[in-house]
Amino acid sequence: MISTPKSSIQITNQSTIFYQQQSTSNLLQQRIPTISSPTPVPEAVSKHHTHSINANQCCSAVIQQISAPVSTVWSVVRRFDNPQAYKHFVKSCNLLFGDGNVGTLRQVHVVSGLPAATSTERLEILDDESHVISFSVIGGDHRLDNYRSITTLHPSSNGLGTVVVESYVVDIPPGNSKDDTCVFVDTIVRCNLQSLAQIAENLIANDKRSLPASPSSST
Ligand code: A8S
Repeated sequence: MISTPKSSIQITNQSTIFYQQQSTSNLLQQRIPTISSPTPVPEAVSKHHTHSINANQCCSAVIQQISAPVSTVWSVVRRFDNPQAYKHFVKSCNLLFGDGNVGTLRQVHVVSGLPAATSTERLEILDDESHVISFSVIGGDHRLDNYRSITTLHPSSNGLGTVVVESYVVDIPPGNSKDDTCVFVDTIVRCNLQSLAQIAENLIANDKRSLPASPSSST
């Protein structure tokens, strides 16, 4: 049986994020940006996942392996105007300002059943070369004040897939604990990244199916 590696995130007191990867025979512990990457990750990218936070804030990160190339995953992730392509909690999205570059503002309407209705979000970073995207929540009708996330894509060690790292910082809502907040947000982010994996892997499968048949096999 082939088992997928189990991973977990550990946050130290200094809010430095470590990544643990459990493989069949060994347990690796490394700082996130060096995981599963055949080449050293630039300092500029590793810095993105090291957050300094206030006493009323918490941070965490989610990692997702995807069996599709970085370019395919990036084509979905970089569309700040179209989060509903992979975020199932987003019912609709419209741009309030901008055209998808840094500074663009979007208004997101979320599906019912969540303690939220809308969120106003600003695109903070869009780096097509390093595959880094970041947005912050600047308003709306929800409980995640000062939410900011950063998502980076890395080629996986076999060179075929992608490792997505998404970390965030958010204020702990009054009446909630740090743990409650992280469990809530981690769940949303994990769902988003699992859905992203599905969509990117489907794009690859469809691409393969639509390749023209070779001349010898056509009748
Ligand atoms: C994202 C990540 C998050 C989105 C949260 C955490 C949110 O859109 C939802 C529920 C809330 O309570 C807050 O990448 C908010 O979108 C689904 C409306 C911000």
